[in-house]
Amino acid sequence: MLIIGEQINGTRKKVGEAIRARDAQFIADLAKAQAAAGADRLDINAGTPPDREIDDIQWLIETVQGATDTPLCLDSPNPKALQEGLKAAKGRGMVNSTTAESERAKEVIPMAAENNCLLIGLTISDKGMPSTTEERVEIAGQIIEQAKAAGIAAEDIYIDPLVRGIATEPEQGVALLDATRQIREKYDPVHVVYGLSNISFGLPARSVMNRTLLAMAMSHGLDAAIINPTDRNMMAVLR
Ligand code: THG
Repeated sequence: MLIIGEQINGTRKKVGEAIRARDAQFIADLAKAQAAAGADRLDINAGTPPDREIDDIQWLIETVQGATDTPLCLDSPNPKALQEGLKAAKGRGMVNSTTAESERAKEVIPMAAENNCLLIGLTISDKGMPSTTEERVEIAGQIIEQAKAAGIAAEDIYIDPLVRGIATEPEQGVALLDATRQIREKYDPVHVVYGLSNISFGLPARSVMNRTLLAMAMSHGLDAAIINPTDRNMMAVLR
């Protein structure tokens, strides 16, 4: 299992405040705690408006790299922020993310290839977000084909079949798990990664739901996850 620590995310209130205040100690502590808890990579998401994102992601990267050697996972929908982030990142990078949307794929896939990065591909196409298993598998195939054509090895590709809220779209759970198994079988050695916590949006006792999905998804072949590694119950399920 590849464990990607999710805590350095500017959409979280305290992290957003620390980014604005340039509170390096707060960010360094989050990095060290996640590394100590077993994170293999640290997700870096500035979560700030486009005019500030590049400055913020570069500061986050430098701050985190001053605190730990754990490699990073640069998380932005904005290809420019990913590109500038890669300039600051040491070691082998991970790009989070491309999609199969033509505008985004045509910038992000070559960038990941040129920088010898691992690549996360969300199953979103020019037609939008998929709802069926089949659509998820098909869009995964489009991303994998383009990434391989750009020179990225299959084992460096991580497909994210998009975890959606079980409260509002209960039928999506089975489609997600089926897609996970099919993608892992059909495209082996390509990996499958989730951002788990979307499952429990709007529900009470979210961590119980999140770690239950983790167990179910691992049984369907999930082999990478964006989680809070300092959540001991989550890590207990994973181990
Ligand atoms: N797939 C991919 N990347 C992703 C996601 C995904 N990156 C962002 C996100 N989803 C995963 N990261 C986080 C980071 C923090 C939190 C959730 C997901 C988090 N949430 C708190 C909660 O759930 O209760 C609330 C925020 C807070 O603490 O203030 O901590 O799906 N490829």
